[in-house]
Amino acid sequence: MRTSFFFLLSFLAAAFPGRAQQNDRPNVIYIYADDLGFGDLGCYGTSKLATPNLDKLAAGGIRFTNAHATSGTCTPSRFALMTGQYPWRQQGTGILPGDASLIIPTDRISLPKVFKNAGYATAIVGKWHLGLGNNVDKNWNATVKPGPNEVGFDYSFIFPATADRVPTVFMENGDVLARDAADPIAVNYTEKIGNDPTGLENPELLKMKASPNHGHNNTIVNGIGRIGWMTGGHRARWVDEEVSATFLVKANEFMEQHANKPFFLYFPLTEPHVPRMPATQFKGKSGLGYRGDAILQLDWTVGQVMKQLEALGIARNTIIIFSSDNGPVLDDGYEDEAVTKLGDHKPLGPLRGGKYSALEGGTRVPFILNWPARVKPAVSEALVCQMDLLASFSALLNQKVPAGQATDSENHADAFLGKATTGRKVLVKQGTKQPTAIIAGDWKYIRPAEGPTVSKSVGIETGNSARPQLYNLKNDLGEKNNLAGSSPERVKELSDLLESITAS
Ligand code: NG6
Ligand code: CA
Repeated sequence: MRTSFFFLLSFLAAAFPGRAQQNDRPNVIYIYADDLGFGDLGCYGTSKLATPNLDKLAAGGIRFTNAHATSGTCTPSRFALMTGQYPWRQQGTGILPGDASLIIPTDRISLPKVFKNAGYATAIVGKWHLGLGNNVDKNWNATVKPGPNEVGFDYSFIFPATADRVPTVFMENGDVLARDAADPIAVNYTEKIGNDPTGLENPELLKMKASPNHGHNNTIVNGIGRIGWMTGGHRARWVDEEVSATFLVKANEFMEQHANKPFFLYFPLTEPHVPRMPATQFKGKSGLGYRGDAILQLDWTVGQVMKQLEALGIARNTIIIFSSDNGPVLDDGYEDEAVTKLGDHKPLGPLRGGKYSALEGGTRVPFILNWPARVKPAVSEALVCQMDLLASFSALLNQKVPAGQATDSENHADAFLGKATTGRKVLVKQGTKQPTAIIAGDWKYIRPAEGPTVSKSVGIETGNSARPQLYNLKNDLGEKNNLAGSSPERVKELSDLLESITAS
């Protein structure tokens, strides 16, 4: 009798390996899109792009409508996600060149370290863009560190910066993949090096033209002009059409290898950032140009992750979080038909602004959390920020955040898991440089800022205005009606609050 009982138990464990994992130690996968807008997914309102996998993820989980990145660009939003600190508290957290040194302190708590300290296996597969090594001048032909492995990831498979910046190579645990000692890599962001053709000198070699006035005309890799110059490493240079599938293979491998122990996988994808050059199977599929096709590829990739979890028997006890690092942009440097084929699709949904902007379109992003075992489907209006994941997972995993560290990260585990309908009271945001905006309850204030009201090259409203701006986001999510003139007390209150947070 006893024997058969144990036989049954071991049979069940073998048949359902995921069940062996404890419910309070779920796997966590954070999928981070690059420049995906609040209105780019079916579940966030578009009927012009089919995103069935993300729609399914949202339908089975919590779809947040008031979730934010800290910033309107990539590097600072990712800095906040990793460190639990507002990026503007540290110098040099703006968009980094491809040769930048690491900007995440290695001696402080980080999001992956929270998981690592709790006994999880941790990995990053995807776009890094937080710098590598201790210096700008570095040897790409040897292991480059510190990098993601020193920030808390046991395993890293990354590209260093953005898809439009050199070096256009994959790196595994600090080593460039397919490195070749006979063809050493050098990178420069101040002047041309070597004899590789550039977009400026050899436009006839381009398969996708750079937009005028944007740059993107330095070294040509795979028929696409990049930002920055590189020589050597010809064997190591990626083919853009293969980037997404390569990341997916590495992510799938990591999940498979760790199916029987809790893992944290940070999976920052490149879609739909420029240059948009999706795999052949997606080219032309959306009818909206390569930007739309890249979003279809993104959705498909998420579907493949979900399938892998099912196949491994760990779907029920895996939390998938999906979000974007900043809002949408159409022309970000290449003539890829994102503008001309947009039609009626609205990447911003109801919002104003876009990438780089202090308006909501810069930082309010899709955010979905799915955990079949524990979280009931819902739509949440709680104010949450990606920066809060550090403190929230620390609380969920009984980890202490060291005193004086990650001080801007707030524990909103209850909001993230749908047990509370409210989250933060206040959030400070930035378009590009300074923290200029603050949300407090239903209200949003943008302090007066110099600079153009529209960024001409990308065609996006920046949020800059010589006058203070005050919006009631509950009635006016599109920030059309500036109430600053009629509510001077509220302007003062929010402006004082913004000053006190940024001064502390
Ligand atoms: C900008 C680039 C843009 C994009 C962005 C970074 C120009 C004119 N524009 O400087 O193409 O690369 O940086 O995007 O060079 S992010 O999503 O990684 O922040
Ligand atoms: Ca981005």
